[in-house]
Amino acid sequence: MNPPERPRVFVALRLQSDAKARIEAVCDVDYFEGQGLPSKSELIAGVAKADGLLGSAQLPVDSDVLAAASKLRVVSNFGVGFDNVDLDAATKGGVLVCNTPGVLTDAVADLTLGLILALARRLPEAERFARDGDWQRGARMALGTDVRGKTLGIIGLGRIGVAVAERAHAFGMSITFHDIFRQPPIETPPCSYRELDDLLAVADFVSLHVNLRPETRGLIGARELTLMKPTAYLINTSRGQTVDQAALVAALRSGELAGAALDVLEEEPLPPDDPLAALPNVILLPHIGSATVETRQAMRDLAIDNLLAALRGERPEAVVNAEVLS
Ligand code: 8YV
Repeated sequence: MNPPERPRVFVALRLQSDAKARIEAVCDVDYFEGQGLPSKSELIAGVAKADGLLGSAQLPVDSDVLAAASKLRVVSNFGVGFDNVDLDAATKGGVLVCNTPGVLTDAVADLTLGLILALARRLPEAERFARDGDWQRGARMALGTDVRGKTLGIIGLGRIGVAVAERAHAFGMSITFHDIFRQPPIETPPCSYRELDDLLAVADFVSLHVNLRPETRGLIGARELTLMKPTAYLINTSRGQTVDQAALVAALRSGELAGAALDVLEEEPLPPDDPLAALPNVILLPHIGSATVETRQAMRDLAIDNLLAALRGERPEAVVNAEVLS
């Protein structure tokens, strides 16, 4: 069947005018005009007649949404993650799912190193003393720790994991990793493979860089946190659901773990009464891993390239379920 002349697209995120113009040049476009993400019913209404959907990687596209979108041919995610989409339902329905890998690797890796350094040098605490005019207490606050000579355990050595390893190597850290897809030691930068439990036992910093899948949901739970050194830190810039947050709170309270830095949470935004917000040994960020001007622009361009290629009936540059094409 020939693709329609002017496909219809539902755009569920804010776009600058040049990006809108690119899509409008070849498609009829409906924009979600509300605040934040569309609700499920708003999304269902938006995609009902759409051939393509452009939305954030936090927008749930479940089987109900897909079932309501009988003409839909592509879900183009603004983000590398695609756990927001029911991939099986999309594939069964012949809907391509696209993402934006690669273009945000450096931004997320930079943030991860920033968090490792911020934890090691107690930056949020020191900043508060300086800002509050408590200079003398700041000068006497507990000392930080060097990262040189410390062990970084990377869970998930994909693009972002490798970019974190490169940076950590430059800071003099030794790197060990766990990955279900690759095991041979990596030479540049040097990274040795370990089973998950061994990694947790030796690492001074543990950083998560896995996709959210059934196997990685709750990957770090109470048992795993017990295996970590009491002086160790956990960094998560992947997906909040990879960590059992209640178990993490308990471990941070009891001193089983020295601290954590979380850019992602089980529930985003963090509920106002969440105990995490009251813990002094936690750095919390509002999911800003990819939030730089250059990276967000590259993500946007790639997400639109993917969308338009799929609507032309071509293979998009980054497609998650390529089996739909065959
Ligand atoms: C978000 C992300 O996409 O790429 C991902 O998977 O989680 C982030 O980059 C970003 O917050 C835009 O929605």
